[in-house]
Amino acid sequence: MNIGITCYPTYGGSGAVATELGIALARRGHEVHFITYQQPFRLPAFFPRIYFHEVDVGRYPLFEFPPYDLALAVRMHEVVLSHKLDLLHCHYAIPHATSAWIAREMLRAQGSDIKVLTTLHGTDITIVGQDPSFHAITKFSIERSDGLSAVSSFLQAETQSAFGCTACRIEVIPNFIDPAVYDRERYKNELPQLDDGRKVLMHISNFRPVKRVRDVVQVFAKVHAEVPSVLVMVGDGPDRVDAEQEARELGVERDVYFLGKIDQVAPLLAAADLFLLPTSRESFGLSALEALASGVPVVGTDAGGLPEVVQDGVTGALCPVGDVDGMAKAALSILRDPGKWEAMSRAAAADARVRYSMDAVVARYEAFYETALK
Ligand code: GMT
Repeated sequence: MNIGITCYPTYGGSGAVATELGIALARRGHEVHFITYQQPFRLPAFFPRIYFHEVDVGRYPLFEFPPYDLALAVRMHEVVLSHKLDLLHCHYAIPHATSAWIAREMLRAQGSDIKVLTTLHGTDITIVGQDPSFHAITKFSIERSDGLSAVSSFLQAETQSAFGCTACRIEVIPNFIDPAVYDRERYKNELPQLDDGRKVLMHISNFRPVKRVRDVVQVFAKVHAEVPSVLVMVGDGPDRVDAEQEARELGVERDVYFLGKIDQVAPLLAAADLFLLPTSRESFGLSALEALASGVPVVGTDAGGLPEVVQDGVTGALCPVGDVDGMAKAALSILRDPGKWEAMSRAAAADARVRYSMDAVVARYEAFYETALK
């Protein structure tokens, strides 16, 4: 198939998933065209059968807000025609599914056609899509898609209730990992380990309010008071300053490392003992899955779709949102008991491979495309 993929190319789970999917599809012989405003962050500079088409928004003094959605629709229309695409796969509804709908209308006016498939990732439904400024267009765009998928059952149900589209067929196709990449053993001898036996707690996110990064630091401070440990914070975003301040206020700043944005997190995860994700709402939690696949138990919240990914008591521990004491207690009980940690680490790596292995999930996307094309 000739497949167009549009996603947010900068940091974020949806861009990571879209890119890994594109690479996997190209490996399986499909031709993949990324149509975005920037080279996706996990995309290698060159990869056979993968093409990158930059969307240039242009600048004109009249436009206080350059119309990216329109420039994207025009680029989609052009790439579909010039590369004979079979379908456009939009990751994150806003504005990608809307631009794809416009492109499809333009094509139809010329007697041509294209299938539009949309994968819902999270805040496109739970936050942005429910904002009154975007609700109607989100509903319209997802209802006009030829195929819809959501990354978790939680997000499927949330979409149906928030947009009243109980008749919409939304397939649940979860996120996935490449087991060869998220492999603790692979990086064992590559990483400088802490030479004093301190435990490594890790958090990876875009540091937005929904991630509750102050809770991450608070949980860590409680663990740190009992068990020698460090906290590694990967990523960046608006609440990074808050997390730094929390670390200073709690007097743990010398043991909290802020690494900023890092593209390839697998080597880091392989050095972690515990992953923290005290999110207030998460449709899936790709970083948690990447941690599990790396044999890192996850301590987080029972919010949104996270309980679908993390098996409470088996591959990690889940507590109510804001229950810092509960999460710290759970973290300590795992870290202090080597037998328990080992069992959880093994279960996490195995479960990620059984339920979220790349080959099986990518095959489901191929079937999703084939159904739409029929
Ligand atoms: O909404 C975000 O935080 C960004 C979004 C994205 O586009 O990266 O993340 C969402 O999609 C990820 C990939 O499917 C999921 O793993 C995240 O759980 C989801 N974020 C939220 O639901 C908050």
